[in-house]
Amino acid sequence: MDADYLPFHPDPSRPAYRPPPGAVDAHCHVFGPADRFPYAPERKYTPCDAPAEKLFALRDFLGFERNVIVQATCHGRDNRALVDACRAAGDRARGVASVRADISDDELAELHEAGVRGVRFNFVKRLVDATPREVFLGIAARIARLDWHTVVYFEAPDLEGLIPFLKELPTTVVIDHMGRPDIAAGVDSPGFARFIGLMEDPKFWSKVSCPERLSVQGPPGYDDVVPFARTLVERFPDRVLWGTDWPHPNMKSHMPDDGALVDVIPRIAPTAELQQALLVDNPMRLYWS
Ligand code: 0GY
Repeated sequence: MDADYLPFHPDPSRPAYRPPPGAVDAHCHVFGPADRFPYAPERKYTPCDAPAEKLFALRDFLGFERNVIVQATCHGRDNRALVDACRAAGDRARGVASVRADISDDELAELHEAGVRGVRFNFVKRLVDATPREVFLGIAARIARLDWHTVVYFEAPDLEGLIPFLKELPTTVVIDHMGRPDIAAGVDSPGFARFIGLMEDPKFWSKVSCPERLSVQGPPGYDDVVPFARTLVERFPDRVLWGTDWPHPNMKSHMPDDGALVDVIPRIAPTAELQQALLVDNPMRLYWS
């Protein structure tokens, strides 16, 4: 099956930056392999197979100890590849699933047993057909009882309209990729100020991930994204997470070198204390406590 975008980097460089012991890559995916875990018929893109063993090899190579594996839309609400990867990782992975509104309590319990601790709600129009907000709120009410959290993916122009919904969610809410700010507009833009305003509410967390998706300037340093991530890390040090986003679905302009992405970390979290919070303490509190 042909993928719709570039294959992941075959030979990433070894990063100069070494993460602290116990570091967590808190946003990554597993895809297929399609002959074991077929892609969802309703998917909007076909990915490259990116099986769990490749993810674990990358984890070790980059100097990380754990992964948070996030369900991507190409697998729809079929979480079998995610569950299989979490089980294969032992205690070294947690999962964020996408679930149907009619999922049974037994199915939720099985996901929990495998290591799932959150659900993901996706609002990115190129990735999914719209789901009514009442459906998401119904799912959120159920997973709140398991002490899971919600991960939300949207793009900056949609933030204003989503704020009432986000405030209504009864769980901790983790926002993917800083809410995909408009980097060209600058770190002082009204759009990013709105996102910072949301983050003032302690129920919100942000992934300071995906410079490769957001950057106008591009690799190797993704310099234009650094001030956005650094602002969030310095203002909200206890509510930020970092992830590679391997295997980088839908990257068409270039495929990032995962080692170069790791080398962005000390530029967005310039002290050992900030790095410890970002890479170890925050993800451990959210996913392993
Ligand atoms: C990401 C980003 C993307 C894809 C998905 O669920 C997905 O398919 O999240 C994207 O295309 O921006 O975080 O993997």
